[in-house]
Amino acid sequence: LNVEQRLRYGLASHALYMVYQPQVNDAGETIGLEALVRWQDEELGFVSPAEFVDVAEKSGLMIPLGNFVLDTSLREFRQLIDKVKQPLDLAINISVIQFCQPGFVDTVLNALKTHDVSPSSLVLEITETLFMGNFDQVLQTICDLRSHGIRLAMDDFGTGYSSLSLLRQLPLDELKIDKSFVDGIVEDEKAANMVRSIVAIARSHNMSLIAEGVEEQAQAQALIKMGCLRFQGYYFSRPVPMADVRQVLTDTA
Ligand code: G
Ligand code: G
Ligand code: MN
Ligand code: NA
Repeated sequence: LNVEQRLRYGLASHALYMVYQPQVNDAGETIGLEALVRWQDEELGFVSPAEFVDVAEKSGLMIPLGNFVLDTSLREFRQLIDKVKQPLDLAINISVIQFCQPGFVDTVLNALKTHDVSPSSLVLEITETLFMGNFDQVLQTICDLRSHGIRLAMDDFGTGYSSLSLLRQLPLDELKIDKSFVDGIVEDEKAANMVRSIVAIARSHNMSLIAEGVEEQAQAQALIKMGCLRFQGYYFSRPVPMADVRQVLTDTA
């Protein structure tokens, strides 16, 4: 079975959908949601986005897939914020293919306008693979997005190609501490020291911080001690469909 053909069909036949993982502060309140795409194919079954995003990037399907993600998550987010009072951010993962596509900023602004969502609620998650592209173009797009109040987060920080000198030159708003560092934070002194370093980098660059993949209370406690006060992970909630997010909001309120 050809994943690319199935994905093309899936995009046209509504086989893809979004789930949302709460982002929680040190008081246990949900302050944001990360949108994550899912695909349940009739023949292939459940396919991980780690696999099909890669296929999409290599087959010209990343732009339609990215547009589906932007449109669906902003529409569902709009429906949520109509019903709840607390302020929430929406974080959306952006592929380097989307980010470097001419007109990307307008695509995002149009999607925000269509769904009447404020740019100041939106965080775009980019990865270190972006640094392999044209630096001036990447910088221009980041500045353009930020001039509209959209925030930028560096996802999976510490696992990729970024150098501290590149980080220094790019105006980003948030660092996401990768799960691989959180995994060892309680028992592995090296992982703990990595987290301490990342906290120091975020502070010196005036960036906010969030830790990913928090699965245990002890990890959250260790993170708080080190100065990281925002978390995402199974300990707080798995990614859930938007219909279930309100229940999570009440549980964590
Ligand atoms: O949700 P999960 O942990 O299975 O995601 C696996 C990978 O797929 C992660 O690297 C995640 O960032 C990526 N991913 C999930 N949803 C999206 C999406 O909507 N767009 C892009 N570009 N990547 C996504
Ligand atoms: O690359 P990115 O950070 O966007 O991917 C996030 C991925 O991590 C999602 O696929 C999500 O399902 C997964 N995830 C989120 N929290 C946890 C967790 O606590 N444990 C594990 N194993 N995976 C998680
Ligand atoms: Mn992410
Ligand atoms: Na990540």
